Amino acid sequence: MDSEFPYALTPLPEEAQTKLKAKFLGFSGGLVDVEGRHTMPAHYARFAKQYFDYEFQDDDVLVMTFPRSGTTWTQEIVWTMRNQVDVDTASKVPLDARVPFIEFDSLYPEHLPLSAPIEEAFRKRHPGEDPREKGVFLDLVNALPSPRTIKTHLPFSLFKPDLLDKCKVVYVARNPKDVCVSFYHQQRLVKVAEFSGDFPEYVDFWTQDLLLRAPYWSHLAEGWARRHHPNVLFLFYEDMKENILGELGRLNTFLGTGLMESQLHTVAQHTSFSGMKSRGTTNPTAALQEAGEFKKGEAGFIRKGTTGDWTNFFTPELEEKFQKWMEKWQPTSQEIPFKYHIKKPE
Ligand code: PPS
Repeated sequence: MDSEFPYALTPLPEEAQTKLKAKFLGFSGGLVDVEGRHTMPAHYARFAKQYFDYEFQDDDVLVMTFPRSGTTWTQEIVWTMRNQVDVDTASKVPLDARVPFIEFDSLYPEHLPLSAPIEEAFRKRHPGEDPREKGVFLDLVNALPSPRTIKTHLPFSLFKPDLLDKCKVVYVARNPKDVCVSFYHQQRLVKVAEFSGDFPEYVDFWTQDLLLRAPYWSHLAEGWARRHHPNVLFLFYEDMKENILGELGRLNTFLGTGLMESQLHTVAQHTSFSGMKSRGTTNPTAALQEAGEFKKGEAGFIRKGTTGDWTNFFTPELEEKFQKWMEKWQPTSQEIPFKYHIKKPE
């Protein structure tokens, strides 16, 4: 049964919008705040209730993350594990068709045309209906055969409270300094945002939680609070980097996939950084640059894949600013035991 969408969507204050629009050329439509728990483009308002009410199936698995925390890596892992290690299909069919991004309609710029094959597929399934209104990306989720694996960056509270009675969630977290650096590069790359400033300017926005998808810590707090729930597996990007086979073993148990040791090795190999960077199915940088969704001349979507890259970007001044921001977000920022360096050589 439908429920009310429980939060107010409020445009960010005028002053913040002006600052954001000056540096993020993609935010021309403005951003809305969802009662301090998330920040989205204004057209999220058309879809918020549909996402909140979404009827998940009991064999759905959601990969839920704050952006740039290892989503794509985990999507590829989970799909491959849940599909009998079918690396042939995984190497041919784009990841976003196998593991669709449920809220992408609310991010996709209104001024950019939809990709022709996606729009055509929608029109075949829903003759006479408006793809922008109904949501072509949401429709990809609906059209996916079970068992479905679905990507989201929305936090738990933007889905119905019974989400975990319905399906499983793999929540992935990554230390905020590496996320900040990675998100900086991605926000320069994607036309949805088109950030035109430098890294210190980006940290300025970050530490004021003036960002698409902010605040980081409230998203993390929601995931962390549910980490012991039997239908949640809470993973750290840094643990995956340090010991991928160990984390694949945990996923194997959680997902009930029953894969043998040799198959887990195949999954690890198939989802290695170099493998995923080289395949167009997981790294759409070149294709999306051609399609006009990504800017040319920026670092790619799958960029460096390391822990500790933040040390190449943070000056002592930026570290101090970041530290103050961390203090503001206590106790969550203290409670979650992030690693900022890992032992394994890159
Ligand atoms: S997004 O845009 O939110 O969906 O990005 P997301 O996939 O969450 O995170 C992107 C970062 O993950 C790195 N990545 C990987 N690291 C290790 N191994 C594999 N296989 C892998 N695939 C992607 C990617 O390079 C981004 O991190 P940075 O630090 O920018 O390189």
